[in-house]
Amino acid sequence: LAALPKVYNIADRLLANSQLLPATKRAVIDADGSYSYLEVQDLVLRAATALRELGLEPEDRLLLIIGDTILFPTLFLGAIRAGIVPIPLNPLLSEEDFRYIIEDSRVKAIIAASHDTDKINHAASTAARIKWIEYDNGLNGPGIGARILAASPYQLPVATVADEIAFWLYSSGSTGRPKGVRHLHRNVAVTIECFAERVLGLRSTDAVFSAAKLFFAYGLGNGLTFPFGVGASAIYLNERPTPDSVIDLMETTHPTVFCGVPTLFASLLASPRAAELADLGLRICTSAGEALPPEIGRRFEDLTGAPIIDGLGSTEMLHIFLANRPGQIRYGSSGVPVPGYEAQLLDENGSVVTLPDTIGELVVRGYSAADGYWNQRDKSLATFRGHWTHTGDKYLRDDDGFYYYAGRSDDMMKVSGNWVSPFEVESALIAHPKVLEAAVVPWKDTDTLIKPKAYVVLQPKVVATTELTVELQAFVKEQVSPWKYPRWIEFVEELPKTATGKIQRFKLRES
Ligand code: 3SK
Repeated sequence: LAALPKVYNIADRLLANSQLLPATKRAVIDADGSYSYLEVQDLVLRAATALRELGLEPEDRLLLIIGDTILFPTLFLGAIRAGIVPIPLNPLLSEEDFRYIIEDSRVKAIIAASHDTDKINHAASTAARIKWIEYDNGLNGPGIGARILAASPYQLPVATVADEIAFWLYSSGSTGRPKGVRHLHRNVAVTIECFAERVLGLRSTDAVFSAAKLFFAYGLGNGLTFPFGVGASAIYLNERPTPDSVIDLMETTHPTVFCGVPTLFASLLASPRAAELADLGLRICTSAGEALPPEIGRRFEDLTGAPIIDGLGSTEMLHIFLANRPGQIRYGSSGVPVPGYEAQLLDENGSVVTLPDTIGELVVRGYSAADGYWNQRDKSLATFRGHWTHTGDKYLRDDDGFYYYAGRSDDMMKVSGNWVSPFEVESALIAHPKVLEAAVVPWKDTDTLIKPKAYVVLQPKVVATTELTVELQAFVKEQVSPWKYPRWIEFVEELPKTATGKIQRFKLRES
């Protein structure tokens, strides 16, 4: 890994390309226009001044509850440049989640999208430490945009060091309350070098469109730190990514790199406009958030000519640390460790699993690991153990060293003394042509013994019947060991999911 100087500010590193790239090179393309690297640098420096003028000091924390527009890199990098610690959040969180995070993070100030005024004002009403709330009405509107444009772009830089906290992300996780994950300036540089450059081969001629939003670790890398890190263009979609909004934007902006999640790739393929994806000039795609069904990967590549690099990352590791490689893709697998990372599987006693095709808990070692969770000592100790980060994911590794997802550790269940991975049963169900999505959870039978139960979303127009239940159970039994088949199947309209598309099985277990 490239050595970093001690005094280091990741915002300066990401803006270093401004002076080197031609003035015509677009750094950001959003719904209202496009901005060159020099223009973005100017905005970031003004934002740094504006935030200091608003009374924030280095190391103060600032919540950013804004969409994917030019204001995101402006404020995120402006805060970091001024030594202030930004905490981007999903604007769609509930008032209750905002209240919890505002208290937990002890932020001094909030910048939020203007349509969320009531929700944010209520959530912040009991927080004594908040100095101010500003609203985002766009760069050229009143509110934070006007303050940025009025501020000076000249300010003495704050001397931060590579190993101090640059920003936090809140991990929604598949269970429990969100946790504040504290990342260092250094961690961003590691993910750019290891994943963006060495796996994706990202370069300044690329234009990256991430349908995954910037508030989320996956989207933050794809849509901000990676393109800025190599001097590429970043394309932003502020609305919900649907097949129509994604295809429309691709047709007008021509990205070479597209970053999505499996549900979106599946809905793009199912869209009546799927054929339009064939001629868009995509070079490569990435998928994360949950395991990509192999059929989806193959069909998307056949259609577009662009491979999907499926990988596994986490908010704790900042970005992807297991990934397929262009030219060596195995759809259905999360690939192999990204250069700069090491992975191991641990058995129930904490010993390293050496046998191929044997399930263990995945642990990973790499320099982008977070500094820890805020105010959660026990959880930090359990997750960040020396150099190794415990992922809570079950994986197996084949003879060739490729890793295959086997479910979340806390979702595993024991049936008749045997471990059952919900993911294996779900994959068997999803292979049935009438099934769109499935989630499997432990359920007690009349003897209070644990057995698998499935929640199934059917393909459009398929009718749920008792015969279909029997058909699906038989279908699963053909593919997996007999004790694993779902004893009950409940047909539902949709499954509970996190903002990043992970199934929240705990909600189904509690239902
Ligand atoms: O879910 C993932 O695989 C992921 C990837 C990159 C960054 C963050 C996350 C959670």
